[in-house]
Amino acid sequence: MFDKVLVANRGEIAIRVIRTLREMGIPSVAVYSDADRAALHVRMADEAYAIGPAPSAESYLVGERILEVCRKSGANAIHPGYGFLSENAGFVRACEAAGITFIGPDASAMEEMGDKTRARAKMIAAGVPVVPGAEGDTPDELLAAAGRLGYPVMLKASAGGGGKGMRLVEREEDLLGALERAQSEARSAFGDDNVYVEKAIVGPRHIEIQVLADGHGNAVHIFERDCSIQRRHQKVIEESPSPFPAVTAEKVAEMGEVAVKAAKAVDYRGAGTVEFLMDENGEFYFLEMNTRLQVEHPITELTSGLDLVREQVRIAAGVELGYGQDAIVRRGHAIECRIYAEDPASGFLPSPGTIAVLRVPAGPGVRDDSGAYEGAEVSSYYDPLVSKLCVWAATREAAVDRMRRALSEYVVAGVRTNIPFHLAVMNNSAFIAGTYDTGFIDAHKDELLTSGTTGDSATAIAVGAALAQAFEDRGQAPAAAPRQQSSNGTMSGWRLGALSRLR
Ligand code: MV4
Repeated sequence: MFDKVLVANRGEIAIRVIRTLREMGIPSVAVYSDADRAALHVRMADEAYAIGPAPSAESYLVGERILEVCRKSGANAIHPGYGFLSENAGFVRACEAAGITFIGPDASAMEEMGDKTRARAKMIAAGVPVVPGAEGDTPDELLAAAGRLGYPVMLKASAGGGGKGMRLVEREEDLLGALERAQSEARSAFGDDNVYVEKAIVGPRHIEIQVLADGHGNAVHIFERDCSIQRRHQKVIEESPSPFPAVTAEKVAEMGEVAVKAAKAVDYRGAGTVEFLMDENGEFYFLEMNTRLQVEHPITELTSGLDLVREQVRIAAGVELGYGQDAIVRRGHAIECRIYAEDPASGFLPSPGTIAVLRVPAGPGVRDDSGAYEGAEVSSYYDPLVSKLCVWAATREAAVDRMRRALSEYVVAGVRTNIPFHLAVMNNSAFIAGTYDTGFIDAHKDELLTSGTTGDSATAIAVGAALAQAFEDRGQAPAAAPRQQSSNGTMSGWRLGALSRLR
């Protein structure tokens, strides 16, 4: 299929890709910055090459360096993961020019979907529902367009995306002022102050459809993921299927057909995700298409049994899908919690540092995609993602119980994490009922963002155990630990395990 594949990424996603390459018998090449010299993906790949200093702009984002490693290593394909160069059309063209296969779509499809206004126009032409909206060259034209749409409206920067440069306008008298601010923000953020207006979808849900297209005319969808729990446009918890009553099997089939139509409209090849906004009536509107493997892809893998990285590699090698939509079935319910080294007490600021103690959850239906290990550095140069904790169970209720159990097992000491926040969500009645929308975190921030020290006792025990081990290793007996009885008098497995080591 390929002689070798260079994985142009780091952290958990690099390891994720290396694992599938190994299963496929394809040698893997890792690249690393100076800050990642001791990173796990470097050790897990078949070979590894330094590509520059810690700052991404001097390493992971330097296409020529990565192509240079292809030449040195003999890699004839590149998997970009997500982020970094994964949606950089210029890099795709550089790969093509170098005779290297980019595991992803053509540069043209990437560009068509990368520009929000081009994508909107393309989708309208393809009959894909988009949010009612209008462009306007002058403030007066936008004012008239907003009047026709009806308030509230949303102002969006054409060069924006991911919520940047977006403004909700509730009343006509606020529009011109908001427009000025949106344009200046867009000018400074993107160097392009083109702003358009859309009808605002109130209390939207973010429902996205996974698509696979093989470039031979075959395209299927792999059902939906619900990514409505976001903080500042950053997804935090995702689940599949969506718990919303409006997302019925018929609705999913309809959205799936639309997503496949959207992919075919740009001759898409590879794994892609079509994002939709859904209103409270279950009407859905195209938001954008992501032309890369998403962070949250594991919950689709857990419920469908597919390995999406394997499908990407096969498609990039020119192999046909080999199955149709009827072959895609799913079972059960999956949830993903993104475990970040962030400090909930300080507004979730990154909490870089060394992971001193790490106990990752496991057991039935638990998957922890991670690049972390005891002693690993969580660097301030990169996204502080420690891992993606995923669970699968036969029903949503069981999946929530399982996630609660897995989170309570998870111990990370040395850096602060958002584990207590995730535990608070899993105990929140609106989340448990599945009646949340994209405003969930804001609506429950008092309860969620000051969530207590739920994980701390487990952390304390694990740190105690680690210290005991250290004493043992040095042949010293530590002082006996204070006996801790849980509420019902029995000793939890964790406590027993830890205390037994303290003796
Ligand atoms: C919207 C919207 C309401 N109405 N567009 C676009 C980028 C995405 N990350 C957020 N976007 C939104 N676009 C219209 N016409 C509300 C949002 C939105 C949102 C959407 C999905 C998930 C979370 C969100 C958080 C804030 C705003």
